[in-house]
Parts: sequence; structure tokens; C-alpha cells
Amino acid sequence: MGWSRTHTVLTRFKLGGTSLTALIWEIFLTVKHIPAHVLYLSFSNYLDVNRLVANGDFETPPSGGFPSEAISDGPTEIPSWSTNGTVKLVSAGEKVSGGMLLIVPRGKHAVRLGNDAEISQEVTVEKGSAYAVTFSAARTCAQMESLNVSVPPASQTVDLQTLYNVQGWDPYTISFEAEEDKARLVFRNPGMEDDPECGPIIDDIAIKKLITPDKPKDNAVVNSGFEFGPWMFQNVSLGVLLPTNLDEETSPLPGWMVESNRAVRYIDSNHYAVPEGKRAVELVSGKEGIISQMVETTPNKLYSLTFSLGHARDKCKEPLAVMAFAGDQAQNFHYTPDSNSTFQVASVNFTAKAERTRIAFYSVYYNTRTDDMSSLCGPVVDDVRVWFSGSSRTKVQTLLGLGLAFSAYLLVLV
Ligand SMILES: [Ca+2]
Repeated sequence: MGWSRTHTVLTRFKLGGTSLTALIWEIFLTVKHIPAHVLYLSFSNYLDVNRLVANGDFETPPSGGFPSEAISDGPTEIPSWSTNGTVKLVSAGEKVSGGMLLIVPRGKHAVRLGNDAEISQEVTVEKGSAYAVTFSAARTCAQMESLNVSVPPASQTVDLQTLYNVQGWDPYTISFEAEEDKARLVFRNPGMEDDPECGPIIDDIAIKKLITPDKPKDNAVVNSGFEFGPWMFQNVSLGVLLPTNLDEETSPLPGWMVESNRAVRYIDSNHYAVPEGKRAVELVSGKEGIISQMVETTPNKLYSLTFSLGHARDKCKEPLAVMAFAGDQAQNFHYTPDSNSTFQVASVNFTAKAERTRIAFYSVYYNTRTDDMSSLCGPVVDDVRVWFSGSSRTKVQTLLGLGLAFSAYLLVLV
């Protein structure tokens, strides 16, 4: 974050803040060299708002007021959004006909999409760049509810059938590559349910430009520590679900693919134990949640795949184990609880057979949390490395050889 932008944020904050916060920021301003991450953390809530698309949280009141407070019964307009079909603004605490309480992920309002209904908005993007869209979704009554998210021509249907946690909603992310400088973001309910009160609820729609990090010299894995990924709300503790990628080219987690029919959870160090950096993945879907990457290799060379295997400290019931694949090698690793650390390092040796080798991970077990016995959880994977193991083995052997020679020399001297 540049200083001028920081200052703008500070000034804006002061305008809306109380005199006490203004005073605190005056003191901050007089202190030079404030680490960027300190300011970033301090303003995380402010930045959250900035990352939402226009009225992405559906808290902007329509001209006639929210339907729960409005007198007229006409169709509701939703500020900043175009709608098609039965789209309703819903409020926290409302009940559907069956008496079921509607779930509003955050704040007081969200939208519900009826049969074949959609909402859309044009967003400004940079042609050729990749973006991740993060949104929260909940199903209402139907078991088979799903949500189609598209940025034409890219389109993806997110299955809302699996409840990943007991709160009844989850943040999800999908990605797209911008073909023009404007993109139309469309959320549609593809379902045709008998009950018109059914249909998915969506909230908190945010967008983030994706950056693919450079591959480090000593590691063939791109985005090896999962630090580059979709937007996460700082004050939401549920992580972000990464559904199946339809397109290998654009992933909300650059470099990685979710190639199975269930999601994996992208987690942050604010709410979970993360082995390295601020982000990692939690394998929450057993064998049905596979994360993979094709890494560049040299045929016939000996490689080592190493990774951190951890516990997210989210009350996940053990045992936790992952199956790790590297080329034709597959090996399972059990997480061993340790009071001093939340993770351990595991490794698989393999000989590359081609110029690209698939590495992949899934959870051996289907785990749930011990407190509610139903929220899905699992082992954490982070800090994935693939490197030549032949060269380092030679080095070790050379060192051992030198050591032996030196010992023999000492013996001769004695
Ligand atoms: Ca990490």
C-alpha cells in the first residue's frame, strides 16, 4: 500500500470516525515507517467494504425502503443490480412458508433467487486479467439447490447441496478471465422447485484481481504456500470454499486445481492454524475434495515432494490424514498431534516420467468437528515443494565422505 493511498484512507476514516479515533490516527500519522501490514490489519474492515461490488451486501435500501418495512407490495428494485424473474430482498429473522427461518449470511439483508431468476451487474475489470468472485450462499428448502454464476462466456454451477458447516451458509469463490474491460456478473437459480418460496440466498459479493506469483528457483510448485488466492472477509471465520474448477486456465487459487466434485476450504491465519504465511487449504471433503497441480519436471530425475500437514485448530476430530500423489507415487500420511506445533513436514520421493508431473492431495477420512459433529473439516496442507532430491543427496554423501576422511585422518594422527 502506497503512502498516498494510505493517507487517503486515513483522511476518509477520520471524516467518518469519532474524535478519539481521529486523535489516535493523528498520533499514527506522526509516526514514520509504520509497517504496511499494521495499517492493512487496522483498516481491514474498511477495505472489506471497498472490495464488495456495488451493493454487494444488499444493505443499500431501495427507494421505497426494504420490503419488510415497505407499505406497497409491488416488485422490489435492488439498487445497483438488474433482476430477471422472482428476486426478493430478504431480511434476517424472516420465515418461509414452512416456518423455516431464512438465513442471512451477514448484515440484515440478502437476496433470494426464485425459479430461473437472476441478478446481474456490470463490473469494471482489466482485459486479460483473472479475477476471483467471492460470495456467500445458503440454500433454503430444497435439497438439490444450486447456483449458476457466470461472467459470459464463462459459467459455473455451484452445488449448494452439501452443507459444509452448521451455520447453514458458506462463502464460495469462482474465477474468470476478463475478455473485455467490462464484465457482466450474473447469479442465476437454475432450479425449478414446486415451492416458490425456495431458492438460494446470496450475499456479500466481492471481487478481487488475481495475481499469479512467479515460480521460485528452487521449487517447481506455483503458489506453493497458497498465499495468492480469492478475497476473504477478515471477520468471517468460515474460510472460503473452492468448488471444482471447470477451466484449468483460471483458478481462484492460481496454480492449483480443484478437480473433484466437492470443495476444499481456503483458510486464513486469523481464524485457523496455518503452517506457513497467512493462507492454506483445509481438505474438508474426504476423497471427493482433491487439489492438484501439474509441475514442470525433467524426465528421469529424482525429485522430492515435501509439504506441511497440519491441524487447523478448528476442533476437527482426529484422525487426520492425507493421501499425497506425485507422479506414479502415492503415500498416505497421518497427522501426529504435537503440543508444540500444529503441523509436521511430510515428503514423497519420485522419479519424473515426463516434463509435467501431477501432484495432488486428498483427505483420507471424512472428518467433522467435535463440537457440532456435522461441520466438515479435515487436514491442512501448506508449503508444498517439489525439488531435485538427487543433488542434495549427493551433497549429503559428500559431506559424510569428508567427515569419514577427517575421522580417519584424526585416527592416523593418534
Ligand atoms: Ca501458506
